[in-house]
Amino acid sequence: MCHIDPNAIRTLFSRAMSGMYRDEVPAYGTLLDLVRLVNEARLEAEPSERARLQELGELDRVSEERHGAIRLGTPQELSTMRRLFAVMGMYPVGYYDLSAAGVPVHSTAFRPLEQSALNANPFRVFTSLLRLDLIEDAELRAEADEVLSQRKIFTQGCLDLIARAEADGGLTSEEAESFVAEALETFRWHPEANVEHALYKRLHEAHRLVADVVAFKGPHINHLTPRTLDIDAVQRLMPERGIAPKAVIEGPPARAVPILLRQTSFKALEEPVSYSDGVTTVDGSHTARFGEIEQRGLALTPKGQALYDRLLAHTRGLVRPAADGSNAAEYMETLERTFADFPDDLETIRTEGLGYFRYSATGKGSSTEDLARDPATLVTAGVLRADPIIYEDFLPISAAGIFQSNLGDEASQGFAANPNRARFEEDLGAPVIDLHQRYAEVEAASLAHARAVLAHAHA
Ligand code: OOG
Ligand code: NI
Repeated sequence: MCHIDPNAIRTLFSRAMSGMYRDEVPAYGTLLDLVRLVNEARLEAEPSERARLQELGELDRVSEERHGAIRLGTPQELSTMRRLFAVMGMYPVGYYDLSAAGVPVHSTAFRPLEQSALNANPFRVFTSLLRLDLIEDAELRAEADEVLSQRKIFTQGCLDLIARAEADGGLTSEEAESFVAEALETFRWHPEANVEHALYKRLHEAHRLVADVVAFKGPHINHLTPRTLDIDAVQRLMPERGIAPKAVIEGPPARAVPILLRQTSFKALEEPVSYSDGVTTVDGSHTARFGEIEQRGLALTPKGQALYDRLLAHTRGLVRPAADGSNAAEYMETLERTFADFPDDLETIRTEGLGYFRYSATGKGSSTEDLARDPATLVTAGVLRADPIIYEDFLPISAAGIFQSNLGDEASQGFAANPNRARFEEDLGAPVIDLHQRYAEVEAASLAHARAVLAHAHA
């Protein structure tokens, strides 16, 4: 039997999701059009950047690129979701604790691992699990538990095809098409709530996020995020298209060398929802779904990440971005000033060991002595080139900012930081992959390959 490449299933799925979300949330379509325009203008203005991306095989993925996010209610949902994503070549990378930021969830991101898979289609899903253990009201906790234990978020057809893929080691293209159609059902928006209005209100009072998870029939995709090559331009142009972005861009400031991830979002839509107790129906509303854009840059080593974390903490110690945007300019200025301490040229970043790089042989003549030289020397000699490895993951403080901006100001409710990775992995049914280790492996593999090419030239 002939199996279809999991990368192709992921592409089918990511396109189907994008189409569905465009129908459900028209502003997402507007945002996609704007991002495409800005990206094209950027590549036109910088032909060398276009050529570089093309050469690295990264050009095609840029316009395809998006991530989404969902919030799950139970360990069973999380472990089945892990199996569902595995069918499409997506695996859990990283553990993010958001309790410290006042959001009662912990999360991972399902994404492709290999560079070839990322280049084929980098679609990823930030996946959170609700932590009812952080909700104080024991009675409400029990009611929420009961509602969640009854709901079925996967269609039987989806479950059958996951089992088929596991048993057969893959899906045929026909099976893949029905898998994508069945899987899509899980991520769809349901305008009929799963609870009565009174319970919705109590869940909402405990925390808006608790209502978003417990009161609905499934984990509706709450945003899809295209990747832009110039986030400042998109942020500036959004209001012209009738979209009001959040006040500040999360993450590092604008720099000559983009690092990690910068993100901004626009506020959740207020959507009509009907609440029913089986006899009477109450019309109400719920805000959950929003739009976001991101710009991705260099992946940082633990040393670079520690510097980033320290500079961000320092900035936020001086100015905390207010939700109403009143100190946005002051925050961005302080951020830029503080980040002057983070080297902003590739050479320094590389030689100080702050970022991860992909090495390749330039084809320039080398000597047999070069085989024993360190990569920095070989790059200086022009024998190797080093290109930044793009950060494929997320940032917990930024994620918290995205959550907060869409939950409303009243939701910045405090919990003590309370990470529980062991529990998360138990619920997931697998360990999460360490993200720094992944980048280190990609870098090491590129260097080994480049050295083999040099050695071959002297064989
Ligand atoms: C997820 C928020 C995090 C990001 O891009 O950092 C996120 C959510 O609101 O469910 O998507
Ligand atoms: Ni996001």
